[in-house]
Amino acid sequence: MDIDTVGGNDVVSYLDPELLHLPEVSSFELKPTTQIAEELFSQWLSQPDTSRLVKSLIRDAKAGLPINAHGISSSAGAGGGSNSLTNVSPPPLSPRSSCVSPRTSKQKISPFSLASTRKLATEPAQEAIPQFYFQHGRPPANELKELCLSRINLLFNNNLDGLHIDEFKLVTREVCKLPSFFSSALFRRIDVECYGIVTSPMHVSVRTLVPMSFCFYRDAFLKYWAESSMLTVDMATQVFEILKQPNRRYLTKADFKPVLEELLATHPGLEFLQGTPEFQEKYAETVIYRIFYYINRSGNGRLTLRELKRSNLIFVMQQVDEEEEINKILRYFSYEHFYVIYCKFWELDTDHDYLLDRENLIRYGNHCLTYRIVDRIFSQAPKKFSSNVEGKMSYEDFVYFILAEEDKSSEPSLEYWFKCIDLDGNGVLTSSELQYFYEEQLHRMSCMSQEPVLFEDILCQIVDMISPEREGYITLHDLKRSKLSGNIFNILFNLNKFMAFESRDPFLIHQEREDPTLTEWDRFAHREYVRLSMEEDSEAASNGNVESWEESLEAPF
Ligand SMILES: [Ca+2]
Ligand SMILES: [Ca+2]
Repeated sequence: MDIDTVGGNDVVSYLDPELLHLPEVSSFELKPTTQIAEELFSQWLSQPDTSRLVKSLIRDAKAGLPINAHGISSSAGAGGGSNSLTNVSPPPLSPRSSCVSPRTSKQKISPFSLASTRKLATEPAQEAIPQFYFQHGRPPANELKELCLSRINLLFNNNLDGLHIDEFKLVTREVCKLPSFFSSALFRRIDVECYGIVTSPMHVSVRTLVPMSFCFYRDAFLKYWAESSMLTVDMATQVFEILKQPNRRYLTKADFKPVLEELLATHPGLEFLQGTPEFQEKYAETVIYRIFYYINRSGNGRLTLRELKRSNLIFVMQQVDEEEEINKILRYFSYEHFYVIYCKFWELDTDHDYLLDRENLIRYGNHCLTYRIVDRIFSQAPKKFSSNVEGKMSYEDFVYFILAEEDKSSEPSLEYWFKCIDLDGNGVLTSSELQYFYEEQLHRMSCMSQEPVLFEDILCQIVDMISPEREGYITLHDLKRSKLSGNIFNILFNLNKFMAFESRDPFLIHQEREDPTLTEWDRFAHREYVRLSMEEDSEAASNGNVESWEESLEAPF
C-alpha cells in the first residue's frame, strides 16, 4: 500500500466499508462522495494505531520480511513478530466481547447484536483498524458523561426511596433535555432493551417498578443514555430512537400514542379532559393525524428520521412542554383546533357511526363544494381512505380533508387538490381538466342568478396567477412557486370561497392583515371555535339549565 500515491478520486477505491470497519455503510454510499472519503482517510491516517502500523511495515520491509498489513498490525502492539500470519482460521469471539470500548457496549444493547457478533467472528482483520467513523455520531466524551452522571446522581441522591413518575420527569427534562411527556416512553425503551420485563402500559409500570429498584434502574438509565451515542446525537434522532419499534426504521402513528397519553395525563392545559376519556382519545388521534398530514409527506404512514428532522415537530413539542395554555400552540396541539375539527365531523356524521359518505360530505361548509370534487375525494384520488368500508370516509380521512380544504396555501394541501384535479394522473393539469371542474361552478352560479364568468376568462386569470413554466399545462411545481395557488382550487370547486375571492371580501382581507403570522387554517379554526362556543353558550342559556352551562365551560362536550 503506497500511501503517497493515494489521493483524489483514487482514495475511493481503497474505501471498502468492510475494511474500514463500517458494516452498516454500503460501498455505494461511500463511492460517489469523494470529499467524505478523503476526510475519512485523513482521519484514519491521524490515528496513533495507523502510525504504529506504518512504522512496523517500514521496519519489516527494511528487514526483508513479507509485507502483510493486517497480520503485522494485530501483533504490532505486542512488540511485532509474524506468528499470527500463519493462522488462517477465525479467532475465538471472547477477546472482542471482553473489550470495554464504547462501541462494543453499544453493540450489546443493540437489537442487531447477534448479526454484528457473527460478522466480527469471521473478520479478524478488522481488529487492525480502530473505529474512527460512527454512524450515529461519536460516543460521548468523558467530560460530557461525567456531567451527565453528576446530574443523575444529584437527582437520585435526593430520592433515596426511588423515583416516582414526577421525579423521573426531572431526569427526562434536566438530564435528557427532552419534553417531560417523553418520560414513560423513555422509561419503557430503557427497560425493554435492558431487561425485557415491562409489558403493561407505561404509566402504571413507572409507578410500580421504579420505587422498588431504583439502583438497578439508575444503572440501566446510564447504560442507555450516557454510555451509548444517545447523549451526543441531535434531539430529533433521540426522539426517533425512543419512539420507534426497535426493528423498524420509521415511526408509525401508533408509536406516538405513549407520548400523547402522557401529555394528556400531565399537561395542565388538558387536565379538564380527564373526566372524558373518549375525548382524550379523540384529541390524541387528531394530534397524531395532524402531525402525519403535515410532516409525513410521502403519505405512506411511515415517518422517517429525515422527515422528522425537516419538520418543526420537535420544536413544537418543546413549546408544548413550556406552555401551560395548550391553545397557544397552534401547530398540531391546540385543543381549540381539535374541537373545531371534531365538531365539524360530528355535524356531518348524522348517524354518529364515525363514517361519512358522499352525501354527508357534500353538506360541508354550507354545500360549498361541487359534486365533482367530492366524487374525486371518494374515488380516493388524493388519499386512500383508512376506513376499510366501501364508499365511506373515516375520521382520519376527514382530518386530512378539512386541513386540505381550510389551509390551501400549505404544500400538503396543494398536493392533495392537485391529485384531485389531475384526472388522468399524468402529473400535469391541462385546460380540459380545469374546465371539467369549473363547469359545475358555472352551472351553480347561473342557478343562483350570479353573473357567470366564462371559462376562457377564468383560464386567463389562472395562468396570470400561476405563470406556469411551460405553456399549455400546470405542474405541481408551478403551484408551489405561487402564493396564490390556493385560490385556483377555490375557483374550481368551492363556490363560497370563489365568490369571496372574486368580490375581494373586505372581511377576509382585514383578517389577513391583522396577523400575518397566522395561517389560513389558524384563522379558520379561531373563527369557527368562537362561532361554535357561542352556539353552545346560547343553547345552554336557552335551556335555562345552569348545570349544563357550567358543564359546557369545563368540558365543551
Ligand atoms: Ca355516519
Ligand atoms: Ca392530467
